[in-house]
Amino acid sequence: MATFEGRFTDLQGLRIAVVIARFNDLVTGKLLSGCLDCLGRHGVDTSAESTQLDVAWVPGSFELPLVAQKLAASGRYQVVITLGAVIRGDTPHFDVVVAEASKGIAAVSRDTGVPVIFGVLTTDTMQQALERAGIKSNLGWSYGLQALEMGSLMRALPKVSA
Ligand code: INI
Repeated sequence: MATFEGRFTDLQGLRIAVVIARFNDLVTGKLLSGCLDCLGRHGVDTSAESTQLDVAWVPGSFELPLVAQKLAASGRYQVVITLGAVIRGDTPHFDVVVAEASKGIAAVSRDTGVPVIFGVLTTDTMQQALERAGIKSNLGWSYGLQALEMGSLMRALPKVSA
């Protein structure tokens, strides 16, 4: 019997891409800080010169899947993290953006075989979003942890034979 697990140490060689939405950047910037803090504390090089980590900014969460797809398909990264914050307003726009972002991100993962972490907060208010982005806890930290687990797990799984 084989047991496959992700790991949180000895992560040399693991390459990670983060795609982050500028919309609600008060929130997404905090998610990014938490995420980078987690990655750095687990030994990932998060410096400006890093060859282990790249960050791509997009206008809003609606655009996350397209750029995640391009980065995942590049073959350069073992895991992609998406960060966004969709906050409910008075119109159905929220539902459209959330649906496209969530379905799109799931599709990228399935289509490319590269895990894509769904780091998109969906909340009713800015207060709720900020509480999850640093005021109480910072879910960016959890997304970083989940990326390490999934990225290292994918490397540990058997290769598809021809
Ligand atoms: N994008 C977000 O990331 N969060 C939001 O709350 C949001 N709202 O509410 O409109 C939002 N809209 C922008 C959207 O993601 C696209 O960038 C835009 O429609 C251009 O395609």
